[in-house]
Amino acid sequence: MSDCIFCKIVSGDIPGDIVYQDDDVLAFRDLSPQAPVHFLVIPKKHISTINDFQPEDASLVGKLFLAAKTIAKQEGMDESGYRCVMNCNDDGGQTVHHIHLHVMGKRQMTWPPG
Ligand code: DGP
Repeated sequence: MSDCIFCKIVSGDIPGDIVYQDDDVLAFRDLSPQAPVHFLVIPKKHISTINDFQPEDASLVGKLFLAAKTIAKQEGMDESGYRCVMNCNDDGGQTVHHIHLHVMGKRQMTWPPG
């Protein structure tokens, strides 16, 4: 999608600190990190929100989590732990409408979230 900032990171039109990619998935460090390690895992194809997932995306959704655990191990936080969050629309706190899995670690998380 031409006006989507994350599609522009996928295409290389704007830079991203990329930590992982394969045919379907890209992961890069968050511009505004909320933890010592904070990266975003996105599908390369544009999907706006969780509400737009289709049954045929089931494998792709799984790949986001498989990438998350691979990178978490690379970052040395698989054993210490980390948090995965996917926000949806305004009340969920979603600001970029290209779905992304936040993966945050290397600090103790609290619950409930704000
Ligand atoms: P959310 O609020 O769930 O939609 O999270 C969007 C995240 O995207 C937020 O943590 C900041 C991050 N972000 C926004 N623009 C950019 C960008 O251009 N580059 C990178 N690396 N991260 C971005």
